[in-house]
Amino acid sequence: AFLDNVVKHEKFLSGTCDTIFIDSTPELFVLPERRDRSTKLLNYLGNIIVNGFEGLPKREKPTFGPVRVPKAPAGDPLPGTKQILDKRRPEGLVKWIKEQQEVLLTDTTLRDAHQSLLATRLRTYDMLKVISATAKMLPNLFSLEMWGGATFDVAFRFLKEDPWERLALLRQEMPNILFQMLLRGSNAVGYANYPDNVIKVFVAKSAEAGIDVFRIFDSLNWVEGMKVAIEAVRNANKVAEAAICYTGDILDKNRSKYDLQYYVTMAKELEKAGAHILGIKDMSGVLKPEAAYRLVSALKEAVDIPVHLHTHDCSGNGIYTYARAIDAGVDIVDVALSALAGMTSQPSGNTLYYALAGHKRQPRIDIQALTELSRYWEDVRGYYRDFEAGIAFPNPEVYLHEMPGGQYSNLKQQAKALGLENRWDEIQVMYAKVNEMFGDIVKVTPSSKVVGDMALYMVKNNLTEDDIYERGEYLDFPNSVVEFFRGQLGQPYCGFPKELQRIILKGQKPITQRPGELLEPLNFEEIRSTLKEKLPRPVTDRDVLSYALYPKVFLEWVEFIRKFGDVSVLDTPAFFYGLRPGEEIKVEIEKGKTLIIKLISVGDPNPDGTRTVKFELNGLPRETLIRDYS
Ligand code: 3PY
Ligand code: ZN
Repeated sequence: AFLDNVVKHEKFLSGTCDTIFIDSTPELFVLPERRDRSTKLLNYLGNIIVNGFEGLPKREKPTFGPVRVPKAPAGDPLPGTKQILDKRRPEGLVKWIKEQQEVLLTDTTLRDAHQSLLATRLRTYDMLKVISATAKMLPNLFSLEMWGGATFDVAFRFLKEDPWERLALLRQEMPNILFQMLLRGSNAVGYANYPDNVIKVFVAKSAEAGIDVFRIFDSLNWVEGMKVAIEAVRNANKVAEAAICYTGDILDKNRSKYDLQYYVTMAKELEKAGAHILGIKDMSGVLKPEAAYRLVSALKEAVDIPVHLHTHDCSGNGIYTYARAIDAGVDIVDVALSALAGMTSQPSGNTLYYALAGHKRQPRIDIQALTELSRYWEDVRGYYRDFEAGIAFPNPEVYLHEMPGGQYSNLKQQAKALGLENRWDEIQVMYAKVNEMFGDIVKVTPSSKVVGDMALYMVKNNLTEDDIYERGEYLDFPNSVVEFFRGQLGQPYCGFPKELQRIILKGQKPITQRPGELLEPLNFEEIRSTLKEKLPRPVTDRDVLSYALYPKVFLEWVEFIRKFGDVSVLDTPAFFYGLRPGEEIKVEIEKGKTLIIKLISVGDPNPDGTRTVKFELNGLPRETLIRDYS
């Protein structure tokens, strides 16, 4: 329809249009708009109905019960930590944190919790239904972790929505609480190092879009790899929470590589590098309670900045770990609402509240509000049942393999895809073996992926450690493993195991500098002009960054939107499963404009392999022809 507008435009017809014709002629974008949008949505729904949602086995739409939406108090939300930061800047916020007696809470429900339990699939639609209520019901939260990590990629790739839009929309509805994101240091929200200029601009734009607290980590605990990001956050006047990734076991005298002194030294380096808050990122949930007590005590002693602890509840010991850390004076802990807590996710905030009854540091939070919000997510979680990691019980075996909470289910899926499902126990053992071969490294995105890829590769090809050393030169190692040994993720603590590095690199020379320093700065203007040709609308800075981080995924998303329009307006059951014959849904395509869509019938296959899907749109019949790929 856009092209239609172009070719029918008088300037175009008269041959007088120049290179800025599209930019200077906004009416081209005024399409027979509503019809165009509804046609695209019907096409999307028709496709889902005929072919199912990509990546899910096609199945009948399940029945879902009603959702209990909490009733928020009327009026504006009370001022919170966001106002403290805005008025008193990061330094004032830090001072305020240190004055609090009660432990503060970060709610991870909208980021790590669903990343770890539901393959990061929570949609903005479901967040928006409850975010304003959350702002009013939990004004005492320290922060809401709701962006970064895997959410950026998954939003575009699978949910077909723009993560920047999510951030902006949530920000509008929650003006009082700090928004927090997870930033993978030089890997930003991706899986590889980016040139420094990408990191700087990404941080600046994220800050502008509404992120207040940046939890920055390096997947090898290489402080050098975190400095560009810390600096960028400070320049944006936002809060730099630099994190230590906790690995190994400080209680195990036989494992001395990551001892208490190691963490104390790193904490001091991070404070010196400009961190406002020190994060302890226990991504695998291997920080045992007594270790938490000793670690937090030592760090509180060593640095002057507040300490923020993050864990995963894989072993089932999460609450006990927090309780000990709280005794040792930790300032902030990460929790999720009960309905999305536990197992590979964070410990439940609701549970922690009760665990600390009678304790002088019990969080100042409304437990009734936590309960009601949790009920909402309990009901909504059902929509995502096909993405459940399916981990049904606490598993202390995590202390043996040290797989991050977010990786466990992912790797299991990868194993399944390779037909190795019934060798899962072997893969877990191999994961620990590979870690040992690599010199006992920190395992967190993306270094955890390297270990996972190697473990799968070895199990799939029936290779032992000896095979690698004896026949390595004839083996074709996974790309991520080669890149790791080339130094493309940075330098591991105590260096690479030399012999293995030689075998894997087969003569290639590794680097020892920061990859971001060696990489050519990305030319944003060049990207902008590339995108100008591909986007049917003016290109924004955010588009440029999305493309810089995920070129292919971003362009596929653009193409998807061109074909199906904005599908983020659909409710989640319709988005994943379409409609049943006779079912009617209401779709608010913008404020005050609602479409009523009813599925009438799905026809038998036509000779050309399509099916006719009949709808009623606002009471009038509409048909779409959908290719059946099944
Ligand atoms: C991420 O990088 O996405 C993580 O959650 C790592 O723990
Ligand atoms: Zn985590």
